[in-house]
Amino acid sequence: MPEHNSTTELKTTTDQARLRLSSLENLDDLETWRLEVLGRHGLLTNLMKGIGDLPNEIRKEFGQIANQERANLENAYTNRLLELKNTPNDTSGVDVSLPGRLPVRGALHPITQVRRQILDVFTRLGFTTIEGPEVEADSYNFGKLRIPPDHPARDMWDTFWLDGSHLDEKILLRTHTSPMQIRYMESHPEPPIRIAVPGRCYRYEATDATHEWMLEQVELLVIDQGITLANLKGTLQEWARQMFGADRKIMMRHSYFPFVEPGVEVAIDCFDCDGSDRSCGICRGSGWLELLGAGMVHPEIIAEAGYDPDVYSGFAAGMGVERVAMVLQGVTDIRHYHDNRHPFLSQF
Ligand code: FA5
Repeated sequence: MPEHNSTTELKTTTDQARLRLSSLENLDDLETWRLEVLGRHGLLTNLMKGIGDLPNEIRKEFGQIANQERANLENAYTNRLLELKNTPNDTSGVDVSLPGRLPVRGALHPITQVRRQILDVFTRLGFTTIEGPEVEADSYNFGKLRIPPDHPARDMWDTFWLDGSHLDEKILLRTHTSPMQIRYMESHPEPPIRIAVPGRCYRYEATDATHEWMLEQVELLVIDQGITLANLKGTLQEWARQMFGADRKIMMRHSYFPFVEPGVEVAIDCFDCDGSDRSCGICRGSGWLELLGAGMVHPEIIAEAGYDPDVYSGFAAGMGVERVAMVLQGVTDIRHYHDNRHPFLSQF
């Protein structure tokens, strides 16, 4: 049976609609197409409206073809919709040869980097790293280090006291890492001891370019037979050489700490002025920046730990990590390290 005109018209119309569909480039045009072709007042609906006027013998066939064509166009519409949604609307301004945008990467805090550098050197020199509590008992921070309650040395180490009313003794934020000397000796019945103790310390004091209220220290403790001041000096000199290079000047001079005898402090030549600038925030014209306190462990402390002071001797040291970092990184104000500003931190 020859095809009726209406059927031919139907096929031509749907073919054209399919052709237009494939040439559509954006979702707006696709929506317009959907309304024009598949919508309630669209092409297909209009063609179906005339079905009642068709002769009986072709009405059924026309209906079947029309339904089939609608289903095909609906499928084609869904496919085109998915295609357009997955393609950027406008690719004309995109340079696909440009390198991708790098994600922002974090980094270790400059103080963490320097603490690790310090500990790496001491690890190579045979020290074991251990840590201790930041909240300390009065007796460990002071008393057992030969600093009784009325001792003037307490003025050097004012701190933040915590509510310990439920405890037998006062508790505080430790002012130095030296309490770990005592804790370690108490828990180790026999030398040899060779430990490095990193950790945060707190001091209730005014801040300036070289003083913060929160600081990091690395404590050293060595106890063995025959340890002398020469071992202390040699260890610190080798550490300084590995940290700062052979060209930096290191000075060791006498100092006082109740838990060592004799006591020393170690300073490094000022990196910000030649020592003649009285307004220099680093050295105030002295030419030196203090890095650490140290000394030979007091024989009373060795005896208190249960070791025989006639057999064993040792040295201890406590260095400021921020001070070392300032020298290595050329930072002229210690307060930059912990005020958490990204432009400063992102330099490292
Ligand atoms: C002590 O803290 C002693 N415990 C060190 C010690 C250990 C001596 C073992 C003998 C034997 P001092 O208060 O000087 O000492 O501090 C040691 C180092 O910590 C200083 O040389 C300095 O580098 C650093 N430091 C001290 N106070 C501050 C501060 N407010 N801000 C930044 N760094 C500081």
